[in-house]
Amino acid sequence: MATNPLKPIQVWITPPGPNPWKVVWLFQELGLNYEIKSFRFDDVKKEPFISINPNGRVPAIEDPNTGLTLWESGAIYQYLIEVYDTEKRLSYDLPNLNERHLCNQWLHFQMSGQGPYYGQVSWFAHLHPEKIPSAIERYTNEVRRVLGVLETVLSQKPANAQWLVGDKMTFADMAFVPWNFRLSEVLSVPWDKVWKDTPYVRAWHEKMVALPSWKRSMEHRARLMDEQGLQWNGVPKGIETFADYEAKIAAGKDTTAKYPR
Ligand SMILES: N[C@@H](CCC(=O)N[C@@H](CS)C(=O)NCC(=O)O)C(=O)O
Repeated sequence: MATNPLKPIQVWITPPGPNPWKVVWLFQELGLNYEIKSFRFDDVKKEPFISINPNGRVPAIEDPNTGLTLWESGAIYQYLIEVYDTEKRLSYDLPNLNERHLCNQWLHFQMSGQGPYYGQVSWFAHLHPEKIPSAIERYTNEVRRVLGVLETVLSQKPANAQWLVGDKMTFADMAFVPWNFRLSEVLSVPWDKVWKDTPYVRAWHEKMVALPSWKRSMEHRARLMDEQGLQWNGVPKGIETFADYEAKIAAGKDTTAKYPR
C-alpha cells in the first residue's frame, strides 16, 4: 500500500457543536491525514485559538503542506475539495461547470440558510435566559422552511440519484449533515416528529449518517466529549436533564453554555 506523504492537517475544534464535525467528516471521507486539536468551548475567544481565528469560532485548520491557516467551515470545504479531492469523488471537475457552481450554491445556502437559523433556534429555545416565544417561533419556522426547500428539490430528483447535485453524494450534501443530525434537539421534538413532513430529506440524511466515515467521526466526538466531562448533548455530566441545565444557565450559574450555537 502506498504511504501518504502528506503531513497531518491540524484541525482546531471544540467537541460539542456541529460545525467542527462537518470538517472532521470530510477528512474522514477523503481519507486525509489530520490531527485534532480539541479544546474547551469556554476558551474559543481566548489565546491561543483567537490568534488562529480572530472571529473565535471553530473549526479552523492549519495545513503544513501549503502553509495555509483557514477558518469558516464553508471556505475550509472549498479548499479541501479543491486541493485534496483529486479524484473528484465528492465534487465535479471543470467540464461540468454547472455542477461545480451548483455545489457551491448549496454550500452557500447551508452556510447562510441552514447553520445560522438552526443556531438561533438552539440559542433562543435553550440558552437565552428569557423565553421569547416569538423568537423561538420565527427561527423554528425558518428551520422548517429550509427543510421544505430541501424536500422539494430532493423529491424532484430521479429515484436512483437523490442527491443535491448530479447523481452522487458531493460535499454539498455532506455540509448539511452535522446540523440535521442535531434536529431533534434543535426543534425539541422526537425524531418521528422531526421528519413528519420531509420523507425525502429523511432518506437522504439517513443514507449519509449510515456511512462508516460519519460513524467514525461521531465515535471520535463521543471520546472527546467524554474527555471534557460532557454528555452527548453537551450537558455536563452530573446534570440529569436538559431542563435542569437550562435552569442552571438561566440562574446564571453556567455561562459557558456548551450547547451548539
Ligand atoms: N460560520 C462558521 C460558524 C462556526 C461556529 O459558529 N462554530 C461554533 C461551534 S459549532 C462556535 O465556535 N461558537 C463559538 C461562540 O459562539 O462563541 C463556520 O461555519 O465555521
